Amino acid sequence: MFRAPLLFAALLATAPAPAQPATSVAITLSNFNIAPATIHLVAGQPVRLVFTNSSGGGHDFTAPNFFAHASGVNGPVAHGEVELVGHATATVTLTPARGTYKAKCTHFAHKMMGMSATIIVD
Ligand SMILES: [Cu+2]
Repeated sequence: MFRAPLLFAALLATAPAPAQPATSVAITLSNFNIAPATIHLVAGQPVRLVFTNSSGGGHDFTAPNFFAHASGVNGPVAHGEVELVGHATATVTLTPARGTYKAKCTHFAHKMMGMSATIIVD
């Protein structure tokens, strides 16, 4: 009977770690562009999104519906947004849900100057 707690502890110790995505997608923010403009992901397949701000000024990657529908979001996402100060990088892992989502930079007038993208998950 004293073995049961030990067995339980052993099961906990061998619980699988969160899935490490096999796929990485690089997304670059610059003055004033998000590249690629169409981000193609596979529904239900874990992915690592690597954001790079290649400019000296701040940008953000804002896609609230995309992040809200994804599962297992791990990384610096707040209110559907990844904020990147100049020359910053950020990594977000998640499992995307099927759909088409809009992304943009919400800094003043940046979307108007070209900082928007479409995320297609199928
Ligand atoms: Cu911007």
